[in-house]
Formats: sequence, C-alpha cells, structure tokens
Amino acid sequence: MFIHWGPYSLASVEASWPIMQPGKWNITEAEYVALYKRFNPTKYDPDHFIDLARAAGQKYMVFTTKHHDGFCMFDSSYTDYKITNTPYGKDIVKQLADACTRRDMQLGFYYSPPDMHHPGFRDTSKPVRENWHGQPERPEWSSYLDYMQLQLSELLTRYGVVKDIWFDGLNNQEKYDGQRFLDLIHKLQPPTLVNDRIGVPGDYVTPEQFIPKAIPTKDVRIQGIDTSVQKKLHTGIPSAADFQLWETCMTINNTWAYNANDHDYKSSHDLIRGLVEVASRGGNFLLNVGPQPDGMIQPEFQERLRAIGDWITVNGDA
Ligand code: FUL
Repeated sequence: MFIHWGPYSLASVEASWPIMQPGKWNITEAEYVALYKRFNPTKYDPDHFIDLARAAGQKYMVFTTKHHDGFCMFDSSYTDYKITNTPYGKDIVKQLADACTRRDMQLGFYYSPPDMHHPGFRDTSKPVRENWHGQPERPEWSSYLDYMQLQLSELLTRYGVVKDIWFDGLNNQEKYDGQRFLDLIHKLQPPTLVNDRIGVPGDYVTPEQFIPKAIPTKDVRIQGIDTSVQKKLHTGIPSAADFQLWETCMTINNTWAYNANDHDYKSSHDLIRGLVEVASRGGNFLLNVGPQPDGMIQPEFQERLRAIGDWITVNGDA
C-alpha cells in the first residue's frame, strides 16, 4: 500500500504539482501553501489503514513523510511547515509507525529530495521550473543537503524499523550526492532498502504507472515512465544473478493524492490482472491510496482493495 497524504487532500489537487505547474490546477501557490492551516483529519486511525492493507493482502506500506511541496507529515525539529503546526497537531507518521510495529506491518518512508519550501533547494526569485531540478551551484545547496541528512536521521531513529526509504524526484539525481544518503541509511538501519531515485542504483527499480512487459534485469535502468527501456528488458529467464528487484507503483484512479473529481477508477478485475502480471515477473505491486482530508480512505478504493484480497484468498498468495 502506497499512501500519498498531506494537506493537499483538502483541495482535490495532485500532491505538490500545483506548485510546479502553476495555472494547471485550480489553486494558486499561496492557497496551496496555506492549506495546512486547515488540515485536521480527526477520523485518522492508522489501524484502519492497516486493516485495509491486510484485507487487500498487502504486506507493507510506504507513506509520504515529505512530498515535493516540503510539508512534513512528521514532527521534524528542522522546519515549522509540518503536521504538528496544523489544527490536528499530532505526528501522523509516529502514530502509523507505532501501529505498524504493534501489528507487525512493515513500513517504509517516501521522502522527496525536491523540496519547494526549503530556501536551500528553491530560489524563489526564479521561475519554478528552473528550481525543480535543484541548483547545486547556489551556496545554499549544501544547507539543503544537510537538512535532508537531519530529516532522514530523524526518520531512521525515531520511528522504529524502516523497511525502505523511497526517494522521489526523477530528474538530475546526481545533484543529491546519493552515496552520502545511502551511507547514512546503511549506518542508521543497515537492513533498510533504498529505491533507485537518488542518483545511486539502490536496491530496487521503480517503474511508475506501468508494468514492464518482460523481466527487469540488472543491466537495465528502468526510470519513471520511459517505456522505451522496455525494449531492452530481458525476454527470457534471467539468471538469478542478473535478476533485478523491482516494484511497480500505480494509482487506482489517475491521481496520487485524494481527488474527489477523479472518478476514473481501474476496475478490481484490471487491478487483479495487474497484480498477477507483476507477480509473474517477480515484482512487487505498490498500489496507491490517497486518504481523504478527514483521514478515511474513500469507499471506491476500499471496495477494490477488498476485492483484490478476496481474489488472493481464493487463488493463493504468490
Ligand atoms: C512522482 C511524483 O512526482 C508523484 O507525485 C508521485 O509521488 C509518484 C510516486 O512519483 O515522481
């Protein structure tokens, strides 16, 4: 279960993208940035997320601790733009982590290197598009990398066992000194897995919104939605040494965040077929939910997740 959640759920817009794509979404950046002042998910219950994941046969969760907008769903000591400064006031990541520990559900953290709120990352005097790629030539850049280091240290020392760090932001990854963060993660929690979106190969590759048509192998870098790489994928049976761990992430409708206007849901049948396709090539299927602003998961998602779980119960758990 992939979980994209933040104050953006209040506006039925995509997570963070109203900032990077000004004018495309029905909200200004100022309105978007102010959403956290109204964020109060009083119905949030991490056990409800875990119950649903279990019902769907899902064995781990990946939660957005910080998306590209820079808002932190955890109580970071290094920013004020965070969950404990909302009307809700409590650390959402901590509650989820505690519940996952208690109920033996594995939990990983999505963490976006691009951060449109941090002055070390973003130069607000420039158009937003020039900022999306990061600017290591600016003197402030190193302060941003230090900020990342501090926050990753918080995430890896305060919230129990972290299954993986799921970095995101697909462009110019070499700017982030990925090895530094890989070393940090391995030092703080050696078993934690790291995905391939920080400029180092990482432990697994992350096809986004598509399922590779053949078995991914180590010599091929699958990145984002570049389906052209699929031509180079292994079409036979790769040796165990060549096999590349992989995980397809996918939305149930077309938005990662909660979006009351997006009714383009994949059918349960298609999602089950997707799961079978992924499993047949040795991958993992990280299926996304965007919780509502009140903390509940919408019925259309619940229905589909339960249908997947019912199918697994009858047909076996690969
Ligand atoms: C993308 C992001 O820009 C999306 O918002 C989402 O988080 C997806 C999983 O990765 O690169």
